[in-house]
Amino acid sequence: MAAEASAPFIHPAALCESSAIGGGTRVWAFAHVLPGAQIGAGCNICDGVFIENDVLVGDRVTVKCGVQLWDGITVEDDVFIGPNATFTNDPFPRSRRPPPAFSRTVLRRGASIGANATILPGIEIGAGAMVGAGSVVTRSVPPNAIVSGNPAGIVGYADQAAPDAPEAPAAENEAVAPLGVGAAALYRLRRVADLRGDLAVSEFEDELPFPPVRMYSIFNVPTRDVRGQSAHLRCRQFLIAMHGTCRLLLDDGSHRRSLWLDRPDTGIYVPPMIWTSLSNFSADCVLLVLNSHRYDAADYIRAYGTFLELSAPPA
Ligand code: T46
Repeated sequence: MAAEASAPFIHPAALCESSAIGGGTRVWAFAHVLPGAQIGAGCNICDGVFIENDVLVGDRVTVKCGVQLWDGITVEDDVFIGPNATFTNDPFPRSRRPPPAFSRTVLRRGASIGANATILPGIEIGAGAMVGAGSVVTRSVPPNAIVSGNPAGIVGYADQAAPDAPEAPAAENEAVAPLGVGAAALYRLRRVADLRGDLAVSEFEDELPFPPVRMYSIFNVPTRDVRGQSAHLRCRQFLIAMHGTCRLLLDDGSHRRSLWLDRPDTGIYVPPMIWTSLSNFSADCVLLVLNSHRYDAADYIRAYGTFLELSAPPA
């Protein structure tokens, strides 16, 4: 970009003590940047921002008025920080007694922090996540999650549906419906209802996308906890909420979709290389997961950045 190739603009009323400011970055009036801070190209550092020494800011970052970035904060490319958002770096602050080391806070690529939100120390805000205005964030936020409230909880995901993805997960009469995220699909199990109640059935060999060799269940999950947050290299999975509800995020690196699991007669097929995240568990939720492979810790991708790299189409 031409603007980024140019010199930074430092407003005459700014106090910019750092020389590590990228091309095209604008530092506006009454901003104070300490000598150790590093700021990338094409950023907008608005009036009245304070940036300490041990701070790394990537490219194309917007920091609105009245924000302080303290020692220990890393802001990756394309992050937006709304006006008066507050960061902290000491979990137990006492006057004139700094901690031995400040907690690290990382805002991953493309995240947005709403106006006046408060981010507690040592937290990672995942890539593409969105923090609602005025939220108090007490735990790390998964990639692409939308959180709000005090304490902030997941209220949705920044979905990015495939253009040809069906609007609703599936029509009631469809046995298998694609979800528009890789080869992930929704399966309606065969249901047999009579006066004694309902029965849902699936023949492993004929009606499931793979013959399972392992099962596990997840239950007693505190509502605010998030599970999964991983993708598999080989293992295929089939998820059924046998009781209660939870929210599943599916992400193939290009398209995302979140849906509620809330029926014991419906399963979600998750092929390899689909990032999954499970949140918003009801207290009574029992999630059953069938697997195509035995447990293997080496089969997991647990860092979203690595997942995006591995799932990117070859250049
Ligand atoms: C997934 C989501 C939906 C085992 O020893 N055997 C197993 O089969 C499993 C699944 C886990 N473990 C051990 C490994 C860990 O020490 O149980 C512990 C908790 O596992 P994890 O942190 O992976 O749990 P979740 O809920 O984050 O993820 C699990 C599955 O591992 C994962 O494949 O997609 O549920």
